[in-house]
Amino acid sequence: MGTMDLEKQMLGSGLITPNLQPASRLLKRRSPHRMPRGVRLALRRIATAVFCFCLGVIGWSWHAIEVIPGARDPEQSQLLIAPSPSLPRLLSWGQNLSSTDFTSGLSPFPLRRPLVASGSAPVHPDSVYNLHPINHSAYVDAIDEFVSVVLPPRLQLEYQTATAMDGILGPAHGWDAVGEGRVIWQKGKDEVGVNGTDMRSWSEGSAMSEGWEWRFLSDDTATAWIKQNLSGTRLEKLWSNLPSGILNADLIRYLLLALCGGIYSDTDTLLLKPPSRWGAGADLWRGERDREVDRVLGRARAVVGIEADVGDREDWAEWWPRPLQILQWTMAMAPYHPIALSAVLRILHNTPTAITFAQGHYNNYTSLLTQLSSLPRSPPSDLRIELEAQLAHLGEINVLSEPRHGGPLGVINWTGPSVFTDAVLSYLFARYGMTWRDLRGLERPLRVGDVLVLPVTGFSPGVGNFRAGDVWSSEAMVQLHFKGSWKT
Ligand SMILES: *[C@@H]1O[C@H](CO)[C@@H](O)[C@H](O)[C@H]1NC(C)=O
Ligand SMILES: *[C@@H]1O[C@H](CO)[C@@H](O)[C@H](O)[C@H]1NC(C)=O
Ligand SMILES: *[C@@H]1O[C@H](CO)[C@@H](O)[C@H](O)[C@H]1NC(C)=O
Ligand SMILES: *[C@@H]1O[C@H](CO)[C@@H](O)[C@H](O)[C@H]1NC(C)=O
Ligand SMILES: *[C@@H]1O[C@H](CO)[C@@H](O)[C@H](O)[C@H]1NC(C)=O
Ligand SMILES: CC(=O)N[C@H]1CO[C@H](CO)[C@@H](O)[C@@H]1O
Repeated sequence: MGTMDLEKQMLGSGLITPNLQPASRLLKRRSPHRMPRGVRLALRRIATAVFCFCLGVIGWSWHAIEVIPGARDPEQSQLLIAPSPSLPRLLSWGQNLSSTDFTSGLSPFPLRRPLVASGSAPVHPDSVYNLHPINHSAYVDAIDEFVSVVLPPRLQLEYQTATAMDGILGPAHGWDAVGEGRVIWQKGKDEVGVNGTDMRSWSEGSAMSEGWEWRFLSDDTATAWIKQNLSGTRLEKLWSNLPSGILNADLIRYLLLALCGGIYSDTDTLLLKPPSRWGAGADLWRGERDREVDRVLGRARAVVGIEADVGDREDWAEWWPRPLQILQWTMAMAPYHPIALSAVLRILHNTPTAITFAQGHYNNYTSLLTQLSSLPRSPPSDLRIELEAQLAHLGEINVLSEPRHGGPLGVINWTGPSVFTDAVLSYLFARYGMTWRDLRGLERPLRVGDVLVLPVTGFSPGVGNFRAGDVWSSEAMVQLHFKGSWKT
């Protein structure tokens, strides 16, 4: 069934009016006890405020829910949440996709065990990381397979060259290799803000005097970049079919680092110290303090920062997806680093979960609509009221909802920090045998093989949590302003 048919059914069932207004309008007109306009406006403002707050928290910007006082049942002036006109678009997402569009030819990727078996059991911190594949040879095989199945031939060649160089020279070509790789990437919806303080700290700041080049991508130029570099691949298909710009914003940062390398940073971050200072004087994992790391190991090929380090908090799972979490608003990598490739591979494997959910959800929703369309509209029967309530409930859930609200994955698990954290930690484990526990309580930069890990203060100073230092700390490199531009 197409979106058009769905709209017709919604019309038939009286849930929307012909000009696609939400059910609310129709139902409100019928309600005998309309509240005074002032009260309605006030309620609407409160609802909007609460909703905007929730938007900020979960980063939803695409999906409007209207709260209508006393809409359905005149006797009890209860709140009814009605689907907004934008719902059909999200509801029918995934109807023309198949799971194999994204995973065919790739070895299965075991999903993480379910987090919580029974309601009140505490989440075991080790169980939340998906570290597959856990030995180095299997890890390299999975990345090689990803490259040969997913990337176009020209990029496969670049990958092989980059890998061979790494094998021969060790990590000689660092994340900050002089030359083509020295690019700072930023991605915004459009050019608004490019002359603001935050972005100018990157485009005009100390990085420029160190020979970095600044490149900004808007929605349009990002799509052009995908078309030029990944035309005809499943990654182009993924790019043009993701149901929210938030997911695209996550995907493009991993792709830019995977194929081009350099620094990626969100547009609401402030560069505090030039890149040459990042990780300076790092400790060596399992080595003596203050050894000359670069002389021993060569330049690092990846720089990542810790976002959350929950210590002994038992309720961490309510707040952070991982007890030790790696942030993805700022990171740096040499081209074709396995961490960035693994993040993209993980998104390909997560997407079928969303597709399967979306198709089931769509079937459930439309079969309710079909039942409703066969029931008389007035007077509303008990059955009709019951089915409308079920429909309203289903209308609140979509493919982007978090599991605890009835959705499949949530943005954070689909493309966000969970994915990047797992990509980093699986690499550190497979290649160096390091686990998340080894990174707890980090206060200075640490070199783990070719990866430089910055303490919370590095990319997240002044957050007032996890013993993060202030923005003027010598270890503070980049500051995030939490403006939410990552949503675009
Ligand atoms: C699938 O449907 C979406 C709208 O839901 C549309 O944007 C996209 O182009 C369609 N893809 C194909 C391959 O038809
Ligand atoms: C590595 O792991 C794979 C499965 O992920 C397994 O088949 C293989 O035997 C392991 N290799 C070693 C050397 O342990
Ligand atoms: C930013 O500044 C440059 C140079 O002053 C100007 O050409 C450009 O139009 C400005 N862009 C925006 C979006 O304000
Ligand atoms: C659809 O309805 C069935 C039966 O109630 C339920 O088991 C399933 O989880 C629903 N699917 C989705 C995606 O909501
Ligand atoms: C991530 O997925 C797990 C397991 O399904 C779920 O419990 C958790 O709530 C999800 N996190 C978010 C932030 O969506
Ligand atoms: C890695 C790669 O090939 N990048 C190319 C992607 O497309 C842009 C043009 O949009 C080229 O400039 C890049 O070299």
